[in-house]
Amino acid sequence: MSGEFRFSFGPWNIHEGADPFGPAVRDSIEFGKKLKMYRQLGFEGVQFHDDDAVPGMDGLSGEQIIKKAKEVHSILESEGLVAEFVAPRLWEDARTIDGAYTSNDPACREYARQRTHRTLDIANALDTKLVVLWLAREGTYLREAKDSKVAVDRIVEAINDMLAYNPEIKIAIEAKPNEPMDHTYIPTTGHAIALGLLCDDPSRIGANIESAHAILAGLDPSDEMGFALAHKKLFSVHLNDQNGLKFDEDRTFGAVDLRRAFNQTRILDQYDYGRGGEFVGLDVKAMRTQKLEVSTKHLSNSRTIFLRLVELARTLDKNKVEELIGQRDYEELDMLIINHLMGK
Ligand code: 3MF
Ligand code: MG
Repeated sequence: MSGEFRFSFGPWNIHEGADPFGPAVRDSIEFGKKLKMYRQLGFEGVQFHDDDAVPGMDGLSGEQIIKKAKEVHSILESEGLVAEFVAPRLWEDARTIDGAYTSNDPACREYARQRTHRTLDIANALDTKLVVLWLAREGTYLREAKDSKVAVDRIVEAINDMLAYNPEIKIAIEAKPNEPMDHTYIPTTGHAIALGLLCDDPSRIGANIESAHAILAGLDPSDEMGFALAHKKLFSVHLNDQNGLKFDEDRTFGAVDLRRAFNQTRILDQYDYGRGGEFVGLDVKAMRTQKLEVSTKHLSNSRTIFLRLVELARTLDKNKVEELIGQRDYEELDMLIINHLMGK
């Protein structure tokens, strides 16, 4: 069964445990060592920020960046790994303080454009056609600080520029309603897909749905997935879990709400997610309390939970479900699902 899904995560998912209120609590694991862990943990796809692949890229020439990215590609090959996607990290540089593509400062917008071109060069060197856009700071702390109509126009312009720069890439927008911003311009999957329709080639724009981001928007992640699947726009997922409306917790998939996780695996499995080459991506963080030697359990546990839930989705008595739907006996359907999740 496990052979039917390919799993991925990003190197940032093995991390030092710093949070906004305290420093790192675990030693850093160097990038090459992290790559060695992928296969051992049951993963074959690597998700990249551009500077995960080429650290310090803003200080390097275009050629130097491509050379470094090609070196990383060779390491991936020797480890039996593939790059799933590359994402421009447009939220740390001083020029992205007020947003990147939506910054009010034209010089900052130009930085974002140039940086994104380098991201696409890196994707090309790593041999992936997928680019993820988490539009981290494309929003406001203050409603009056930006014009929301102009902001959307500017994001469209930036995406069109990407589509033209490399006619082969596809873009998966990772919607998130808040954090670090008060409000973002592309908070949900519906916004992401609608934004794609404004772009020059909507067929190349889709979504990367993160469970926690949907929950932060007050939505059910499996319904967000259903919406994207109906539009044939589910290019990737960032599975994790989230305990209510607070900071983005990136908990182990299924650890907070098993039933909500069950419904995500159920819809993915039902509509053959993965058959077009899509990865089951995770975006999970180890708790800060976790010691270094055991700081990758959140990854292997998320994968195990996903596979067990797929098994439960497949063994659910579908005839019984249909019968109860026919009778409109949703109380009994509720009990059927709960019994099934409890192994009864
Ligand atoms: C933020 C996120 C990001 C994105 C990543 C890839 C750091 O809430 O989920 O993780 O997933 O930047 O685009
Ligand atoms: Mg994510």
